[in-house]
Amino acid sequence: MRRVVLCVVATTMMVCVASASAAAPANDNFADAEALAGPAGTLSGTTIDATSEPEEPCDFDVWGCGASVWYTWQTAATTTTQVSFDTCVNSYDTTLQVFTGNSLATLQIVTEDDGGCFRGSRVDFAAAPGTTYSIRVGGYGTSAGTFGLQHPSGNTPPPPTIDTLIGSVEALGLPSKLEGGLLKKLNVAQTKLEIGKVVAACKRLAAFIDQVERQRGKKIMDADANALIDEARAVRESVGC
Ligand SMILES: [Ca+2]
Ligand SMILES: [Ca+2]
Repeated sequence: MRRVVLCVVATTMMVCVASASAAAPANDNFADAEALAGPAGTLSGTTIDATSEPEEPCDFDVWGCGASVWYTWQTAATTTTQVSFDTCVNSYDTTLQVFTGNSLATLQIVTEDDGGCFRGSRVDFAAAPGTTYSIRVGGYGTSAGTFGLQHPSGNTPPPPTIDTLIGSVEALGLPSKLEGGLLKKLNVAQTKLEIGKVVAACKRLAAFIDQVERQRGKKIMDADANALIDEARAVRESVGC
């Protein structure tokens, strides 16, 4: 079986994890699109073992509608600015599409391309501030492979708040007793913050992290626990814990 080696470069070390190719990329589905924030650059992606969703708007009578992965992006500019995305370097035979809209069923095409740079693709469009664009990378026909996606600088989203953390907990559909316990800690933290008691708020946030950690792999799936803890740590940082 072909295996994919994923490497994460940390500040002081490189960690490589081998995973079976049967796993679809994390951004296979529209709902799991990877946000492109921060400086312009080129990232490595793959559509190997990716799928095409039933409602996917592949308006490609000629190009086909095979494996795809998704990204979201907002311009970092404060005025409407012409931008470009491409898969011109280190890419299989890709297609690129840009949409607006919040769900597969309501997507509106902005622009699309197949062979703007030989087998790679290139799109240019006028990006409006505050608009989230969905970027679909797919293959010509049913082809799949790895690609380099060049993207412009993206708007960095604001840091999470206790309110967004509450929304993240509620979205998980946890058992009511566990959800109630977690939300109570966050609500108390919010109240403490509002009256300027930062230390007390930090303690409640730490207790929240502890409770999530205790339920990791039990009533909270590993990935969900990681996401909640990361978000809670970011909240702690932003309030000055
Ligand atoms: Ca897909
Ligand atoms: Ca192409």
